[in-house]
Amino acid sequence: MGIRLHDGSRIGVVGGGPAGSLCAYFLLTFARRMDLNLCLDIYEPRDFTQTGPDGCNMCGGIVSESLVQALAGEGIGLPPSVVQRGIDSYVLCTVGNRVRIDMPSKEKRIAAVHRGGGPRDLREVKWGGLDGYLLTRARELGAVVVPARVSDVGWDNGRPQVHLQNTSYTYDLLIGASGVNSAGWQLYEKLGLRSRRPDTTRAYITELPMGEESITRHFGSSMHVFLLDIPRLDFAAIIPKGDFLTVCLLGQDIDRELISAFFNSPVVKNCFPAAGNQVQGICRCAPRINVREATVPYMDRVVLVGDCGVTRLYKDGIGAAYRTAKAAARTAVFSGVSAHDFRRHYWPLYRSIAGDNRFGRLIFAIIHRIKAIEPLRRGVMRMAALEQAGPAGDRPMSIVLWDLFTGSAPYREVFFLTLAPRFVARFLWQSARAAGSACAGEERSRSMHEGALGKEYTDAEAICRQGEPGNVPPRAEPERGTGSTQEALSAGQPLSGSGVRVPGLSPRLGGPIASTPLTLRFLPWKRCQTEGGDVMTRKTWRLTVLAAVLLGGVAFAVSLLPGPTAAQATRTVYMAAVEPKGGTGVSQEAFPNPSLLPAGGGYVLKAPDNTGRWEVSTYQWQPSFIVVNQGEQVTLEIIGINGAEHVSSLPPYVDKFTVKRGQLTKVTFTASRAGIFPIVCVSHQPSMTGALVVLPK
Ligand SMILES: Cc1cc2nc3c(=O)[nH]c(=O)nc-3n(C[C@H](O)[C@H](O)[C@H](O)COP(=O)(O)OP(=O)(O)OC[C@H]3O[C@@H](n4cnc5c(N)ncnc54)[C@H](O)[C@@H]3O)c2cc1C
Ligand SMILES: [Cu+2]
Repeated sequence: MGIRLHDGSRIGVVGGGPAGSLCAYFLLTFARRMDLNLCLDIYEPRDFTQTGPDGCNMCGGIVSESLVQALAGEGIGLPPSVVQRGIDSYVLCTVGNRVRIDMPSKEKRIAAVHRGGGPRDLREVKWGGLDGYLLTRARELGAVVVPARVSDVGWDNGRPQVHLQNTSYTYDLLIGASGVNSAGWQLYEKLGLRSRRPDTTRAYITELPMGEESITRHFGSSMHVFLLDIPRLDFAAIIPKGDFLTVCLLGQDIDRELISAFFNSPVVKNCFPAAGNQVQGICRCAPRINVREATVPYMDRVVLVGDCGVTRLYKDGIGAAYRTAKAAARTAVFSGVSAHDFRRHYWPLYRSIAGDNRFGRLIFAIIHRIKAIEPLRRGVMRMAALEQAGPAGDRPMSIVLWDLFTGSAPYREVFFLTLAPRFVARFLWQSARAAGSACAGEERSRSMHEGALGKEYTDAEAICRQGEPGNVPPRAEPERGTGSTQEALSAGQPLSGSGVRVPGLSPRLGGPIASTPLTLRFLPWKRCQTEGGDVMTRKTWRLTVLAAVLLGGVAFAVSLLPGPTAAQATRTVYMAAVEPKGGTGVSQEAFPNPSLLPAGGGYVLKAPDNTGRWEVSTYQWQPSFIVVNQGEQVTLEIIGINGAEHVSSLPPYVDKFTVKRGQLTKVTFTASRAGIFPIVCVSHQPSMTGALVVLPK
């Protein structure tokens, strides 16, 4: 028989990190929809306003693209008081070479935050932490935060019980959200949960006090990611924040030796100004990270969410906390709190995250091989650099790297992307060229303000967000130092008329995209060697050829397998390219001034003919807003009705497609990335711009 929550049910949440706070938030939100009154306690011993480790849940502090979007959709927009920097690009650094990879849609959708009150000995507190903010949101909905660590539990007539000093509290449902950095797991074992604990490994984080101005100058809004051949190091990143740089090392049991190998690498040293090489981390920690899920995350009236159950391998752990928290809350409120309910409604999501991590492990193993083989490593850099320098759209390596480093797409998808024969062929070609010639280095100048989340708008993107100010004339961007865009927006200043506001990306930037000059720097092969690159040996050549053959073989084998699309939901949307028209005579209405309409071919004003009749028309997509779910395979079937031809694109999904009058054009892609993407006819701008809305999973 099912066990249901009812009016007055009591819920205890062990841990007020992202998983605990978000689970509380969703439980209370869903309960309201069902007219249920729940009493919910969150046990959290940390005070997230404290600086240093006492107030911090130790992490790199990157809130992924998909999570920023998803939270916004839930009504949890991240405020400027929490977001220290909007990240718009990655700089991939390796021996003798750097390449900057811009966000495909030119948006700053990734937020860099601190989890607690900031690093140890912080003199001036300018930002609040993410965890404190999320906990406040749960509190606003009625959660009671108990500032205590749960150290003992038991059962009371079939209901879980929390023991605190001399008192015990009985609950109808206990949420385990204690992460992997405490002894929390023994509580669930004591309750009788039979499961393998999550496997963990030690990571490393340090905060370097560089000062906002210096960080902006040397790191900008780019997260720096390192492809270094250091054994046991899976992932290394330097994340620019407000006044600090967060250095984050992930891998197998990061120890002193590995940390010093990283900081002494010339590649890392080159990222800093000469004086910056001496900057000492003022706050260091070695938290544990979940690398393999707990096998069973539920029993009757108990469910585990976030890190103490499953997380995404090395990436977007907070995003996984969000997804598990929401799925568990949905199950509890709408289905029930028995083991059977959780198996039916929570387990599929849990298993899909765990299953995806298997692809993640495979990808990191491949990256280890690539890092160790010089020509392949340079092939990656070369292919990405050339893509970034070339026309937008066709950038498979950039997309793979972006999705991998940002956690924007599942590992499984990234894996299959890399096995596309076209990708493998290009990669091998660039590796072969890199092996025999110079290595490419690349740097791009920046075009956006460093500290804001948001997007640079092209003209004609629509304005849409419930409750927000509508169209107004364009506004100049505030100058740095005279007030940020966030301040301007939060002070109620309206947005540019030519911009879009997308849920959750507040605050955003208005105005057209600044033209971005590109400087491509090709470093001579000799220099690559003197900067620490290995000289090609016969052994390296052999390894390269072997790896190439292996990759080619795997690609071929996988191309014979049914792809990831086999179990995918599909959606077909029927569209048309149309040109609504209106006209009248000059005797009724004077002919308007054509120069008042923007150029670009989207608006057509026909001068009065010899009868005095004039006409106006505009080219449009119909429908112009398409809504799909993330992960769906989408087909747009577009019939051309008006206009001979529409040369169009849907970045980053489709580089180019053409719609011709009387013909049906089918455009198929997998909506792997959540967000709002423009459907642009380049011949009829600005009006023939639609929007593809991909709802986050
Ligand atoms: C080095 C490193 C870098 C990372 N970088 C990123 C990143 O950049 N982006 C990202 O998305 N993820 C990152 N992660 C992963 C991310 O930190 C976790 O996935 C995320 O914090 C999980 O949230 P959680 O709420 O499950 O656990 P936690 O954040 O660990 O929160 C658990 C909470 O439970 C409390 N608690 C524990 N035991 C008890 C108890 N007995 N009683 C009461 N309370 C208790 C703790 O005080 C804590 O507040 C990183 C992790 C590491 C180790
Ligand atoms: Cu057109």
